[in-house]
Amino acid sequence: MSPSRRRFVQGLAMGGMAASLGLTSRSLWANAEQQQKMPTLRGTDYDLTIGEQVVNFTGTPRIGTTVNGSLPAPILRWKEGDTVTLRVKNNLPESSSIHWHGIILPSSQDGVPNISNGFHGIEPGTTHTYQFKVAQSGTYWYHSHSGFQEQTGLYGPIVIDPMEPEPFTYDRDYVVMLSDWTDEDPTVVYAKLKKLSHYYNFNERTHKDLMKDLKEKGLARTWSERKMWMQMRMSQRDLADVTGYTYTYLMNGQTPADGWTGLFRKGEKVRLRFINGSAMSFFDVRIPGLKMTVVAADGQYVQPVSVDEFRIGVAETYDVIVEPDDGAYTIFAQSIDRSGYARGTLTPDAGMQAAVPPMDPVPNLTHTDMGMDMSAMGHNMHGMGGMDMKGMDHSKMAMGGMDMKGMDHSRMAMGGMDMKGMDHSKMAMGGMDMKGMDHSMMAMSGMDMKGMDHGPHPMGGKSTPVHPSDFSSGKVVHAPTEYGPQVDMRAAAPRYRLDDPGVGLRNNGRRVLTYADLRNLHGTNDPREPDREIQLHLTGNMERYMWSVNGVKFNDAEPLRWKMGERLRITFVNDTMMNHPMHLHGMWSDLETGDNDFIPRKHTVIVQPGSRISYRVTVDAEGGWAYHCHLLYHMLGMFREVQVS
Ligand SMILES: [Cu+2]
Repeated sequence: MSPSRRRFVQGLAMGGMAASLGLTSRSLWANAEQQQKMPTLRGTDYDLTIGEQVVNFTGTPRIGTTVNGSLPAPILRWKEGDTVTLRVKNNLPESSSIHWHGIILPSSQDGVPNISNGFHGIEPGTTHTYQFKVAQSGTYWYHSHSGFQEQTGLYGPIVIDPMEPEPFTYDRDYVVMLSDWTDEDPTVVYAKLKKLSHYYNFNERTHKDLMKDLKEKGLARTWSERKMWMQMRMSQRDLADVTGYTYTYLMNGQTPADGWTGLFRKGEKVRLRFINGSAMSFFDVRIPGLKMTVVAADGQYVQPVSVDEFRIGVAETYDVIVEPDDGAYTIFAQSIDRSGYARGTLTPDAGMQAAVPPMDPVPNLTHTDMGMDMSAMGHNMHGMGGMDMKGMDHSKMAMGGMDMKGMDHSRMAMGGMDMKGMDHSKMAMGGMDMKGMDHSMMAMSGMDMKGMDHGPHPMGGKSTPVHPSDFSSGKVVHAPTEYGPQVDMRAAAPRYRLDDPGVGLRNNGRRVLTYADLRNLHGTNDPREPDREIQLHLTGNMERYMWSVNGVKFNDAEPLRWKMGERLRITFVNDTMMNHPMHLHGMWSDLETGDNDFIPRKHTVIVQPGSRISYRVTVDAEGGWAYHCHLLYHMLGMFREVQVS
C-alpha cells in the first residue's frame, strides 16, 4: 500500500457514512474540508440512533458504535433555558444508554442503567426519550454508560450557548474532541489487562536505561534505587494501562496521519473547546507558538489564565482562546505516557500545515507520585538506599506512649519501604491521641519525618480545632478495608498538590496549567462551610488489575447515602500510582484550591498519584447517582452509587 493510499484509508473515519453519501474517494478528497467538520445538530428536538458501522482508522476495517452514522457522535448544540427532548433509538444487539456528562438534571434523565431513577438501559430495538431543562451553559459531552460502548465510539460533544453574553469575545468556535480508538474488542483489552496489567506498557525501563543510570549515578545509587522499586513491586512507568501499542489517538475523529483542520482568518480570535472523550487516555495539550488563554473548565467560566500547555484528564473539558498570527499551528495532544498523540492544525489555508513537534521523553514516576515525598524529607531516596536501618534503635520510636512496635520495621529496612508491610492501621493516624508525641524523636538517623506529611496537624502537638474551611488540615485514615490482597499500596504521605502539573510536566520550561490556577470567574457559588467530611481512598492492586474505593469494589459496596441540603467535603486520597479522573454525577464538585472566594466548579477531578485533593458538594439533587473513576477499565471496581434523600 502506498503511503498516500494508506493515509487516505486511515483518514477515512466514517467509511459507512461516506458510502451512504454516495461519495467516491476522489470527491472525498475534494471535500476534505467538509469531512473535517463534525456533524452538528441544533434545536430542542433530537432523534438519535445508536448503531454499528464499519469504520477504518488503521487500514483495517472494524465495527464502531455510531450515533446517526457518525463517530464521534454529532455535536449537540443546545441553548441554556431550553427544554430539550432527545429520542434515542438503540439499533445495537445489546442494551445501550446515553449519559449527559456534566449536565445538571433530574436523576431519572442521567442515563446510568440501574442507578438513575427508573432507568434500566435502552433495550435493543427500542427508543428511550430523555427530556430535561438545560440549566447551564458551556462545553460538555455525552457517552454511553453501558458495557464498553464508549471505547467503540459512543461519545459526542455538547455545546450549550448561554442566555447571558459571554465574558470574552472570539470570532471562531471549534470543538476539539480527543479520544482513543483500538482495533481490538474492548473485552479483549480488558481480559489482557486482567491477565497481565502491564500488557500494553512498553515503557518499562530498559537495559539501556540501566547503563545510562550506572554511568550517571554510579553503582551504589543505581542499585539502591532499582532495588527499592523492585521491592515495592512497582514500576516507575505505570503511566497508562492502555497505550499507543493498541490505541490510535483521535482529534475530532481524525487520526494523526490525517489530522483535523480548523481554519481561521488572520487576526481572528479562535475559541477551542477541548473535550477528552477517551476511554483511558490523558493528554498533554499545547499549540507550539501560541499561548492559550483558559477561560472555562468543565463548562464553567474561570478567570482567564494564559498557559503554554495543559493536561486534560479523561472526561474533563477546557475552553481556551488563541490568537494565531498568519501561519499554521499544530494542535498537539500527546498521551501522558508519550506512546502517541492526537494532532490537528489551525491554519489560514487548508493546504498549509505546521511541523509536528517530537514527543517529550517518557517521564518516570517519582516518590511524590507514590505519596512519599522524599525531597520534603530533607534528602532523597538515594541516600536511604545506603542507610543501615537495621542499626537503628527502634525503641526510640516509642514516642509518647505510642506503640510503634506494631509497625513492621523489618519491612522498612533499606530503600525497600515495602508499602505492603508498612501497616498503617497500627499507626492509627485517625483516632489516636498524638499530643504527647515528640517530633524531634522522629528524626530517624537524619531522616526528617516532617516530610512524611500526614497533613500539617495530625502529628503536631497542637490541639487547635480544625477550621472547616481549612481543607488541608484533615487527617489521613486508611480504613481497615484497605488491608488485604485487593490493595497493594497505601500512600504514606499523600499531599495536596494543587500546583503540581503532574508527572511528565514538571519543570519542562513551559507554563503548564495546574488546578491552583483555576479561579471561578463569578465567585464561589455556595460559600457555606462543609457540614461533614467524607474521605474516599482510591485503591487497587495493579498486579491483579483490581480497582476499588477504600479497598472495596463496587459490587461489594453499600451506596453512599447523602442528605438533601447538606454541604459535604469529599477528600480523595490516591493510594495508587496512577491518575484517576473522578466524576460525580448530578451535583457540582466545588474544588478547594485554597481561595475560598473563587472556588471553581468541576464535574471531573484528577486525583494525582499519591496525592489528596478536596472538594465541596452541595447535595441538591435527589435520587441515585453514579460516582466513579472515568477510566473505562477502572470503572467496574472504582465506582460508588450515591443515594440522595
Ligand atoms: Cu460519566
